[in-house]
Amino acid sequence: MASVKERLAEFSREAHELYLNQSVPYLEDPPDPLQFYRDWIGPNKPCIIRNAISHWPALSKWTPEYLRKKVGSKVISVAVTPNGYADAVDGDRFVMPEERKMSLSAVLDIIEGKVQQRGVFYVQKQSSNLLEELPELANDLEPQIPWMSTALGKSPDAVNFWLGEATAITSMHKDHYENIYCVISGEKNFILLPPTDRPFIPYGVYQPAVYRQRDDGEFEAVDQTNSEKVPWIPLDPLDPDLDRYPQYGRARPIHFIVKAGEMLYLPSLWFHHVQQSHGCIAVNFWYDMEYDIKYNYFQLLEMLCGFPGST
Ligand SMILES: O=C(O)CCC(=O)C(=O)O
Repeated sequence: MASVKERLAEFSREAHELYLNQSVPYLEDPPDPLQFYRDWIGPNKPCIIRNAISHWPALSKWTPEYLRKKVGSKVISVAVTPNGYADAVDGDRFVMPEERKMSLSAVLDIIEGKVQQRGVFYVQKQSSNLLEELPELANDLEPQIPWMSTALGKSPDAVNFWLGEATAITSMHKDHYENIYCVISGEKNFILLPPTDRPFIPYGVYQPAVYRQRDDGEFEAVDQTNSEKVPWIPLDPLDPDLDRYPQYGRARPIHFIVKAGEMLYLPSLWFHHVQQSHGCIAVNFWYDMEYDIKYNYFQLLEMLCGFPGST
């Protein structure tokens, strides 16, 4: 009889054969809510939507000059790391960024090269930072994506603002959100893997730590000794270590770029790794996923893959 491992490989192969695309298709117009639900959210498939946010003033307005004038003095949370990796495995630890409070103008000074600072800076606080920290910008876009809210029957849980250096990287992970990711300026490089590729994606459990910049300018990772260990993916899809994680050789990552004015539908539970052009600005909308049988099956898959702590 085939082993569980062989069955899981078969499971992934079948998903590719039955319904997954080899690239991310484009829709040329904002969709009808019911059709979007039927074609993309229900089947849990990503797509890029064009011409859906062309009416947002943000697209033409959000230059560094405008942002300085409108919200330059606002103090916001910025993730600072020595190497661009916030929330990522480094050796035997899961290291989170130093969260620094800075004015938006100070962040723009660094991004525009007017001020030199050690470390990599990324505005990426994922707790509705657009509405919480920069509400003055909210009028330059819509508070939600109307057809997505209608399709799901709910409003987004969070509206996040992203602005960072080219060296800032979001390590591979997945979320329990239906994610509508809109690029306002610059471009984002995504690597996506479907949830059914989970059998090929390695996980470990790591001691959490947080970066801190010392007085001499060097960064150190300070262990969070009272926090529980964190399950995370140690593999870098830009340079996968196939000697260590040979099973990843069977995964089928999709690499693509989302350009200014485009919107990615990133379905719940899809693994993603993200990079960007220098100074790229994006806004995304996180809609909580339905904890239905899809989620339920994924939990089973995690267990069968020997998810740390699942036994
Ligand atoms: O833009 C990024 O760097 C990361 C985006 C992301 O991980 C998300 O929206 O879930």
